[in-house]
Amino acid sequence: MKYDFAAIEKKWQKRWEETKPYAAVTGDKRPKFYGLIEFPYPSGQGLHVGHPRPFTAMDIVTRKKRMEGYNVLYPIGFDAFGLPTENYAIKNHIHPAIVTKQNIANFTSQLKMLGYGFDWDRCVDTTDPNYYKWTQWIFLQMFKKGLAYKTTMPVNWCTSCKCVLANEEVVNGVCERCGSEVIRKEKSQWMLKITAYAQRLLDDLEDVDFIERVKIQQRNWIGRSTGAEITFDTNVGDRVTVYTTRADTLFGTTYMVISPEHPLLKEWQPKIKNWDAVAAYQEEAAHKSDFERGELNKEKTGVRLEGIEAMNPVTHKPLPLFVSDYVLMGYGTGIVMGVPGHDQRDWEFATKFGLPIIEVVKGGDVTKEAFVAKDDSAVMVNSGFLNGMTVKEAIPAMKKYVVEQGFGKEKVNYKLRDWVFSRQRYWGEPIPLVHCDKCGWVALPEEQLPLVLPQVESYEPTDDGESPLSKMTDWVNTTCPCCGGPAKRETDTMPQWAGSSWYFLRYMDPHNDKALASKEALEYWSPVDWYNGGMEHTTLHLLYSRFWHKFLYDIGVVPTKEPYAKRTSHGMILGEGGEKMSKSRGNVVNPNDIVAQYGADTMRLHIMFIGDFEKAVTWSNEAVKGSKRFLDRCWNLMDLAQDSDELSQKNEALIHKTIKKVTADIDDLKMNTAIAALMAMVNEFYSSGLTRGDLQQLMLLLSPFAPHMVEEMWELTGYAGKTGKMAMQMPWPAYDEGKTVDTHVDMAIQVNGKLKGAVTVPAGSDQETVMAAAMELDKVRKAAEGMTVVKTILVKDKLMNLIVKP
Ligand code: ANZ
Ligand code: ZN
Repeated sequence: MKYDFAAIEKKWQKRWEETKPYAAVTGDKRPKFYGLIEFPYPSGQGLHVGHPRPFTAMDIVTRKKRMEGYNVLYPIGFDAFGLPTENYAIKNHIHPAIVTKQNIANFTSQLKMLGYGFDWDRCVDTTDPNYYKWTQWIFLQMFKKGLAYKTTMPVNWCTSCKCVLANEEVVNGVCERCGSEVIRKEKSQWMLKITAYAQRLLDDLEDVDFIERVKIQQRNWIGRSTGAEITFDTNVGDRVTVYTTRADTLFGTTYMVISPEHPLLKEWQPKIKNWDAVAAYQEEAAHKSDFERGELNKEKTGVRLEGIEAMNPVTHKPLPLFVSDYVLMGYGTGIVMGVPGHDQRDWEFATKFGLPIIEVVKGGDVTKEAFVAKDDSAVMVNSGFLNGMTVKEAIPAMKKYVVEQGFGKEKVNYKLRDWVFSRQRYWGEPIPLVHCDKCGWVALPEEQLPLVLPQVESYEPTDDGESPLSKMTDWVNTTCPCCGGPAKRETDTMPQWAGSSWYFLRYMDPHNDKALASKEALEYWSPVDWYNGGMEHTTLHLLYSRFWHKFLYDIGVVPTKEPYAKRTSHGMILGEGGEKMSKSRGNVVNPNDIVAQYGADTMRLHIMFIGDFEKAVTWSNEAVKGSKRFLDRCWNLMDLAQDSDELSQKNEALIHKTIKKVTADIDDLKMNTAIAALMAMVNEFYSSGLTRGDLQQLMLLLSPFAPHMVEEMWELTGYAGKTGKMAMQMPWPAYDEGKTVDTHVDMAIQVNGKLKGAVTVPAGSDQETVMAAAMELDKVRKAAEGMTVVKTILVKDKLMNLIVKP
């Protein structure tokens, strides 16, 4: 019988649709396992070959968990708000809600085609008002706790999307989405105070099982540093404060730099003699990204503030003040003390502007470049009371000094910035606030949620950067929930990251209309046991959702501090030729084509076989055939298997070993080596025969990888009838450690280094036993006839070499 994958897959998908073997049961007595993958953005292009990699891996993990007796939750949904849909809608004059529906329908059929064990009854869609009601509700709780605030600030503005971007959405100075120039613009924005959680987001990484590179990236992004704030007097009355991690270098400070956006500049305008030059410089800086501004080895620019001078509090020497864009407004105090001897950017700046460079840490030649000591055992010079101390000693000594003298204090800083939460776009969750001239910003009463996105005429953002909602005066004008007077609705919408910040909670109880999820469901399913997702989300979604979860924990909504117990990450799938898949390169692989040609089971198996899960791999259409061939071979074993349900004696050790290997490999996401072990087992079955009992074990082990084919085989070999169960409902095969060791081994026999044959002997046999077996071989006997054995070399369980002489 031929392996008719198309008919088989159709049959079983229909069966699963009807019998729902993947339904998760809240409150069930079995231990729970919640496996999560990042829900897809339903783009118009449909599923691409990158999606099945994480989806299949977690599908295998959760299928095995089910067989191990767990009550498994493996959900799916759609993260459907966002720009691409909106842009498509604008171009084609279709409402984004309609585009979204079509795209979700397409994705759904593709995901079903791949046979994933999702609990489809729990599917969520972030654009569904029943869903975003709770996104809005969480936002309101944050607003009420003072974690959402509106402020005017310089923001990243994409010149093409006409939209504000979060720092994380600006990559190398350009818009992450469209690649266009990003400039700085002053805008009033809703912000979420993620910085209030910086320390906890850092500390609690200790309690979770995230792969190390995820932890490192999050730590770096949070960027905790400990230093001091030091205050300097100026000749114009105001005092200026800097943040430094190197208080020890205060004696080496020869100038100061203020950020172009610093509000003090405006105050000083009447006192700055060259104001025009300063203003022109400010304008120039507005067109650069933080990334460009912070780069090393880039020509430093700046303007001296004529008429203004500060004073070094320890040397009492005057310090010129400059405005320069290498100092960012968003970090520390927006002012730095220039220490050109020991900071490379300061050195470049001082060299360009002819400022004195003083060595205060011994070890380099500061006339050539800044000396940045590799460890803190370097010694201080030219530094008064610090002389002779190591850097390690001098930092706290100077901190203590500035505190005692009253011009400084210890300070912890974080690189993490508050989260810009407004978007001037249509296709997002409306922000449920109104502004009243009397009462200020007022929350909508909860019973008015969801605040539904109204229909508009056009979705284009306005040229002044306001959301299209701002043109809907009927909707905008409303009454104040607080005083009943006239008020206006907020017209900005939430960023794409909003809906995904809590979706994993909704899966626990997706149809609840009283709460985001019931207490019972939250208690039962929390936390997510295993979350796999892309490295590109480490400092975005993964951090944002940890923040929201901690907030929900604080207000008593969720039972755990952390949302995810474990986090792993997969590598990318590159197109043929090793390049990123893209439409322009024409190397995009569509899973539909692979499935049509070889079947979903081959697609699943292959995507797991092609390489180490955490590394990037190159797709090859040719290589898929190898995976198909393997499934054909598995299928054809049905014709070879002897009519016995027992394990065969000769395959027993191999089967126990393979169970052990596949079990451990799935837990480690080493699906490729698990498949290799199954392939080796199948090869052995072909060379030495098998029983139906042997085949049964193969079917169970293969079931998470190729579920459709296995169910069909399970039925055809009679096990479905015998057990009344599908293979996927059987217990996961157990192995006996004692039986995983080979009882017999094959050893090569050589005479004078030439291979003469092989013998099968008990494992661990001594020389005498192997010799006896070797002498049974004709070739060995002939070669040794009439000769004297002068030496015997035995490599245990592998080889014996007889050195003979006449
Ligand atoms: C003097 C100094 C001497 C510094 C030295 C460094 C080396 P981390 O460790 O990343 O927290 N800095 C402070 N605020 C800044 C801003 N708004 N824009 C650009 N640079 C700023 O970095 C802290 C150091 O970065 C601070 O310590 C300050 O330079 C600079 F040998 O002060 B340092
Ligand atoms: Zn009011």
